[in-house]
Amino acid sequence: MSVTSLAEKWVDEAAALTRPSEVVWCDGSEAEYDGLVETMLRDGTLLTLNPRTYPGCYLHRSHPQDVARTEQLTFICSRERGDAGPTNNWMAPAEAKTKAGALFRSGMRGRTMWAIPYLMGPAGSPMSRVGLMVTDSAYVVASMHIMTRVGPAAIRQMRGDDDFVAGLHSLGDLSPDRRLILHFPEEKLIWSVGSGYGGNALLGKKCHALRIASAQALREGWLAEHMLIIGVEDPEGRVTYLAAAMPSASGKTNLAMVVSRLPGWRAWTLGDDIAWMHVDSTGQLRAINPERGFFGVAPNTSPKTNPNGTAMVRSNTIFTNVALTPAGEPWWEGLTPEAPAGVVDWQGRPWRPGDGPAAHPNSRFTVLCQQCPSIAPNWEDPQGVPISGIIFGSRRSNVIPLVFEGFDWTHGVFLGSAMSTETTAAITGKVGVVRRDPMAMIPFCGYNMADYFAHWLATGRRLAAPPRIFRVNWFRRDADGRFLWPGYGENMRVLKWMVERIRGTARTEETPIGWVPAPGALDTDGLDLPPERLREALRCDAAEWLQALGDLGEFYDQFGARLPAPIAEKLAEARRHFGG
Ligand code: GTP
Ligand code: SPV
Ligand code: MN
Repeated sequence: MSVTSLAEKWVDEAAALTRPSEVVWCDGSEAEYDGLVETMLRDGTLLTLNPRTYPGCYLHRSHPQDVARTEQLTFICSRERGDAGPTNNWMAPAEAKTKAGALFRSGMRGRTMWAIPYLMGPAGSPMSRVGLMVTDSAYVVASMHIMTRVGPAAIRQMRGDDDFVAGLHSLGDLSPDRRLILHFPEEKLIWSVGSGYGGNALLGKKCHALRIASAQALREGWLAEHMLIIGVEDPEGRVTYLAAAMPSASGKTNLAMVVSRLPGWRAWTLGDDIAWMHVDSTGQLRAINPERGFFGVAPNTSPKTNPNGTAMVRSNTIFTNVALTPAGEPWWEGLTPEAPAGVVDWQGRPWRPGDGPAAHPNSRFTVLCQQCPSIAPNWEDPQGVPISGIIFGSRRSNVIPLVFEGFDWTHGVFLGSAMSTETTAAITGKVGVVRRDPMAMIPFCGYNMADYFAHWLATGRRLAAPPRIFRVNWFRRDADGRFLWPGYGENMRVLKWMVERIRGTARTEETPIGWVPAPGALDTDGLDLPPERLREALRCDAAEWLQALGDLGEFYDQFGARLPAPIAEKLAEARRHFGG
């Protein structure tokens, strides 16, 4: 394995700054993974789970103050503040490097620094991209092994000496007071210090594949999105590919692996978190999954809600911040109706029902995609899959109907840009607060969001037949706080309606917000759902909608003249419809 002189030089500079006791280049081999695990078992970073029932599985407990992405400590460090835009934290590049430089300086003394060349995307795909990160965390290295393609596959894919995104990562002292997650889109550079968890630390994921990649995608004419990719197979065996954006902890992994009870209908998983999409030479939108594994939410994953997800984590999985049973098995809320006796919580403390959650609400599993029973046979196709429909989904207890469809690409982009959602445990801060989250990208767009809307509109103009755009909300509740729609496996019924829309056979009703399934058009065969509950789930309330459009106008206002005119026009049109 040989890397370019620029890559070597960058790693040397990182070592000169952080002063590790040794530098180890990773090759991505199984032996390397096993060695990392052995080291972590010795120093307590990992605990072995029951080798009979969970072979090859380990538990990691992160620092109690380092359990989710920290958006307030995440910055886009473009030269111009306006290029980060009003929805991103911004810091001038020089100031960012001075601040973080002080935290990195000699910070790896006595530690090993691993240099990890990694590939995002299938080997040999023109859509794939190379990264090179250094880290002083063995847990991060092992996680990168699962989440990306580490080693020769990455180096082979480099198209030039400087064809890589560089990522400098150090655990620092894990204190949020000395934590910074910095992105320099103009330099293809990431600096992350002070966290060892998830998207803060596995730099291939949100930092590279979304924040840096979205900025590259703007320049190069493609899309880097917070989306799952799924193939929906009908009873005749035809597969329709859909991509769905949903905010963090709002249903991507579950939908990506959905198991349907509709005879003859099944879903194939291609990705559960990130999609890179480009327009091919025929004007068709195509998507690849840049990742190689799943870093999925554990709570509520059960044989009932997500049978594929439950099956795939029975071997070769790293669990982080879940509870532990006396049998040495992982446990989390929702896995079984009752907690087994004698559970210790995610911090290793004895736990009894009533103590609060035993597993951290943002506890997760890390596992290879190939372990998922529903993984699509073509999930690593270098050409990607053709996308016929795009779904924007969010978590809203009220206002937003179960499903409707935009009138056309521009209207669909407007619907995506108008998304709002209730916050979840995937980010530190309050849970359940409604915030704007256009296209589920508010934490991940590496540049000005107004330019991002414009880029979506421009992409539509390059498409021969733009995919249909749908809006969904599995999370609407009734007056008693119960979900109106059963969700999970039953979401396949909504996917079926979408596939029929794409084919031109599904019946709809035109409403001011878009096309809604006509009465009876949504397949409810065998579903125990009173018709009035379905009507309530699909209902659009004019007064609520008018209020929401007012709030949306305030959100758009911060972009000033940079907001694309077609988006402002769609808002004005919608307001007129509701008499606003
Ligand atoms: P990230 O990995 O953070 O990007 O999350 P995600 O979008 O992949 O979310 P995931 O599928 O892991 O779901 C998050 C939470 O929402 C879990 O607790 C799920 O059980 C719950 N959830 C997912 N789908 C549904 C659904 O259809 N209905 C309801 N009520 N809950 C759901
Ligand atoms: C998310 O928060 O959207 C995740 C988890 O997928 S993390 O990788 O930590 O960002
Ligand atoms: Mn995510």
